[in-house]
Amino acid sequence: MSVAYQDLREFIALADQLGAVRHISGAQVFHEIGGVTEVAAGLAHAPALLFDNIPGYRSGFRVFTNATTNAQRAALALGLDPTLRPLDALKLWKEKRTGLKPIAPAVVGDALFMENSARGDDVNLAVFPAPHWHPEDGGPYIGSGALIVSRDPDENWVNASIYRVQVHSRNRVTIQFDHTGRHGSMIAQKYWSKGQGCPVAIVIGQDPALFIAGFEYLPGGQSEYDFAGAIKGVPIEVTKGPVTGLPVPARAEIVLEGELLPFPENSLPEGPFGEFTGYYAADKRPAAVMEVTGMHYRNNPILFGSPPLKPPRFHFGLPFRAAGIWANLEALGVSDVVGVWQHVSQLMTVVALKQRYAGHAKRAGLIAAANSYMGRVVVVVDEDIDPSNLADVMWAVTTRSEPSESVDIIRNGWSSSLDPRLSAEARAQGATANSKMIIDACKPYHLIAEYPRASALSLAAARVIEEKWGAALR
Ligand SMILES: Cc1cc2nc3c(=O)[nH]c(=O)nc-3n(C[C@H](O)[C@H](O)[C@H](O)COP(=O)(O)O)c2cc1C
Ligand SMILES: [Mn+2]
Repeated sequence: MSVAYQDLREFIALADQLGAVRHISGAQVFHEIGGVTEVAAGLAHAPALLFDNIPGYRSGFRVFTNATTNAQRAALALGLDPTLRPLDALKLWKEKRTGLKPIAPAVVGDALFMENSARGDDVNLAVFPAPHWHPEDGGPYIGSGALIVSRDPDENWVNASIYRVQVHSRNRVTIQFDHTGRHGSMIAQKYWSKGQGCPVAIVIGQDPALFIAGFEYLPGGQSEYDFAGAIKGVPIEVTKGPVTGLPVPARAEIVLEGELLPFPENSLPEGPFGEFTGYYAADKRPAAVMEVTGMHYRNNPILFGSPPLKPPRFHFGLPFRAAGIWANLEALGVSDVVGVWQHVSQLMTVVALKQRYAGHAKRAGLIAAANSYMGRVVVVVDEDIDPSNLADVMWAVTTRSEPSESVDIIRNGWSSSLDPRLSAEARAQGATANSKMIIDACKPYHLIAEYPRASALSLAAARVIEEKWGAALR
């Protein structure tokens, strides 16, 4: 199966055909584009937004946000049927993802991003409408969903993942590499430790499959280009960036090339920046500086933006990391998992399963807790509960769990310095772990047979009714 779009523009056109894109004229880069994006992302259908006629910028220099913020467009980006119910779409993605075979990118001759190109003193980032997304952001961010491309100098593989990029001047930006365990940062360190700058290409306005790949936790050595090619069923077309020689998607909207100067010898104060927790995680802090020596863009470029916003608003309307946890549970032999979902922008994970033995639910809960980045709440529910429906999940918590018996607390779990609950001292010491509550909201295994029967329709029966009578209700 291959995906029905070749690049961001074609994805926008497909979403537009579904009636999912709002065209906005005249919004300002200073807090207005960000504000409209946040309000729209909070609506039930979380529409995608294409901003044009941005005051102070050339007409046609556009900003696109909320690309994949609902389940329909997240499915569309994966090449799945956008009419699927969200949990069915995530299940299909979990299955597809498990069987994916990497497809290496194909080198092509022509790069659309070379329609406009400037080098050296002619580089001027001020032509792009980079938004100030949140009220207290430290500056404009040209990269909020941008792909950072670099090459491992020892092993030669190419990494391409998402990091935020702040604009500081005509030709200088910072890249936020705070998580030292991630590939982007690890590769840069290899150059810096030899006193060299790290060649980098920043891709703004990439194929949505690359946006999804750039967010995945892939093992070192596996290129996100290959993963995105596998999502699409065809290779990502790349050309050599004329400045760095790095492979760059030929159909990208905007490409910045240059060197990320050795850090911490070179730095600029970066941030603050609103985070996906709904808070600012830190004040201004030193970040690595990139000197942009090449700037290329398509005619009428589209600046792709994906600012982190207060939960439940999230970059992806399908919780992709829940698909990873689901696959992990299966890989470890936990049977009868019927669904995994994440709420509150990944901060709460729910596993639904059909219990086969005492301890089954706890086994799943422990694995999910171990794999829940920053999450504080893990809930395990029975198979009749839709894990994607928070009201259903809370019904299970309030009618099947007994707080004095059903809650376990795991200490020192996987979190990060973005956690708003950390003290300044703990953060400074790198003590960023958090505790995680596992709520077993399943019927106690030994009481299943005698548990009061639910009076509501089963999920299957509700579906039959929806199929027959849904139109009359809408
Ligand atoms: C929209 C968006 C913005 C992100 N911004 C950052 C960031 O600024 N810094 C960071 O460390 N991770 C950020 N991430 C998370 C990384 O992209 C993610 O952890 C990725 O797996 C890292 O890949 P890598 O290990 O190949 O570099 C962001 C993710 C998304 C979807
Ligand atoms: Mn990677």
